[in-house]
Amino acid sequence: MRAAPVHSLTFSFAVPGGERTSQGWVRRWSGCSVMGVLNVTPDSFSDGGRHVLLESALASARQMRDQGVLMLDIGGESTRPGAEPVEAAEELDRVLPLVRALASEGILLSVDTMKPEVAAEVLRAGAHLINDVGGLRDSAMRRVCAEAGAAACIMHMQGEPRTMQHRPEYGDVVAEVQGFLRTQARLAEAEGVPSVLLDPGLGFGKTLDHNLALLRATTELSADSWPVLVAASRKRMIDTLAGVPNAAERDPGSLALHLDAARRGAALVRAHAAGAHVQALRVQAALLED
Ligand code: HH2
Repeated sequence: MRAAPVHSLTFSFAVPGGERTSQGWVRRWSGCSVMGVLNVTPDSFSDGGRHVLLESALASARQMRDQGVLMLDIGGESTRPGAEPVEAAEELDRVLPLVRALASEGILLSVDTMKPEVAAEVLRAGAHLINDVGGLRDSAMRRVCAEAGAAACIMHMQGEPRTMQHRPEYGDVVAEVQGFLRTQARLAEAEGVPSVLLDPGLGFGKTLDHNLALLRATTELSADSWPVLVAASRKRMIDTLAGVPNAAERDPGSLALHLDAARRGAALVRAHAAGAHVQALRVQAALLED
């Protein structure tokens, strides 16, 4: 019997499902789990702003929790290619009510933000993890996570969302992305961030070939001690590969990419169709453990 690998994240404060240890509160899981996407961005490419209303966002959050996701990822600023940034106050207006409402509902809460001032507020309001598509390059972001004792997701991006898809270029995309993620992880840990997740950042300053090379390298990227998050859900690469212009119709392609990433060692996948992913990953896990 081949047991599924066990992954963990450490926090300096109590978290849902966490175990108190001498290092802090440790949340462990085995195999590949799901981070459910909860966007509260009117311009979000993938759900057409369906979650703008707090009530519907809360209902989606509870449904994903009951379906068995490990954590929710709440986002108030779209980072799709070409997206314009929003002010911190506007981003907070979108995400804070959700964080406050969900803080006591027994689910790990990640907030997808690049702004240290937004991160500080949501962590005070009960969020547990900061998902920074800026890869913790901003020292203020590392400081906010360290001071709060929160875990962080470090994502690789070449350029910035407005322009990143113009002409992405790499010598060796896997080596460059892995080098960046390792450097940022060590820096964050040295500055007191209790634990990090690493994400190659599919579509963030990457062509289809770059994305495919990174997906095929999930085993290599997962070989270090940090858990790896793969986030292919509804991304444009699925349109390029299978001709699906409408993002909301890309869940079958998302599942195919994520199941493959799980087989190659990903600890977490970020998914819009969270329930379908939990089901598919559980079935696949049974096949892998023989
Ligand atoms: N992709 C998006 C947003 N956040 N976070 C991580 N760690 N990795 C990703 O690849 C990633 C992310 C973009 O997708 P989505 O949330 O669907 O769209 P939008 O930014 O328009 O809300």
